[in-house]
Amino acid sequence: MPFRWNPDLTPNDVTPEALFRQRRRLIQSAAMAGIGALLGLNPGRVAIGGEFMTEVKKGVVTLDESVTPFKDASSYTNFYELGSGKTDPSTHAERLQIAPWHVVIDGEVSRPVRLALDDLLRPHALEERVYRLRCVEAWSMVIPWIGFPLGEVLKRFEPTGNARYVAFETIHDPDHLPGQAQRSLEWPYREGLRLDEAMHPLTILAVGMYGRTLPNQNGAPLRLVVPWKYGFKSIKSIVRISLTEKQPPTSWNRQAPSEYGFYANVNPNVDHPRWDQSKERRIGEFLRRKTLPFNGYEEQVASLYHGMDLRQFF
Ligand SMILES: Nc1nc2c(c(=O)[nH]1)N[C@H]1C(S)=C(S)[C@@H](COP(=O)(O)O)O[C@H]1N2
Ligand SMILES: [Mo]
Repeated sequence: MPFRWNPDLTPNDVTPEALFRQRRRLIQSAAMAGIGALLGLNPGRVAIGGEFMTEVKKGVVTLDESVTPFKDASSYTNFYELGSGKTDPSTHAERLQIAPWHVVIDGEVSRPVRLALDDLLRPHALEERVYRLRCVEAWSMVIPWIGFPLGEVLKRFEPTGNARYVAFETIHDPDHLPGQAQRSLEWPYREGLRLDEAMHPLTILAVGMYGRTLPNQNGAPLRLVVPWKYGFKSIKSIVRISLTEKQPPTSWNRQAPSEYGFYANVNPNVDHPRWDQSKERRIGEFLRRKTLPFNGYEEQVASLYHGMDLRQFF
């Protein structure tokens, strides 16, 4: 089974980086209960991480930069459904109900479906990829994701000749999600990509990070990761993927169109109206780093935007 959520595993009090390095040995040599005992985990505390994932192949993309500590990546998060403060999502993580989980794939596809998560994932080989993620708020992280190319899923359900964009939607569950009781954003959270961006091999659907299934606050059980775009494009807890002919509306663009564009490519030369975008604070570091065009993925993705004015299409 490629995916399972285990609310009892609590990596909260172990050192995650060390865990991450030992993971390959551990998953080979111990069963779940064995791992728990080995690490002295205390079942029954607030779950912030999922189950260790097996059968994950080494990805084709990695980075020579140190990985952000799991503790930071899972506690300093943006997930407005669980609150607008950085630690709200980890505090309220258990409010997100992720089982059972279904995903609808519809719109301009020959084979529209509604699938249980396991059935969506079954044919796809999971791999680990270390990517930079840069928030539009000028902080960044380096995260080892577990996932597979979004393009594989899209191909499986056969986009029609009319498909030009892909629209994504997050779960809408105002009875459980405290942020959705407020109008901090128009719910459900929506994002979108042009079809060629969605088909690009760097664009992945992630189901895990740091060797485990995703913590709820990081977008369990299924999220997008588009490493050359600002973090808000990487929509969490996806329930619907629709192929469309027209450019779909997106949450942050609707909220503040002058501040957040549809494309949202990381661009040190286009400042946010309220702050400079040429530098970023890598979480855990003191000095700010220079922000790289397309977040460092220029060589791989710049050709997608050939001939476009990236100041107009920000
Ligand atoms: N559904 C949903 N997805 C979301 C958000 C959100 O509020 N709701 N925040 C976005 C923003 S602004 C960022 S920076 C990234 C953060 O991902 P991380 O918390 O896993 O680092 O998630 C994005 N995906
Ligand atoms: Mo963000």
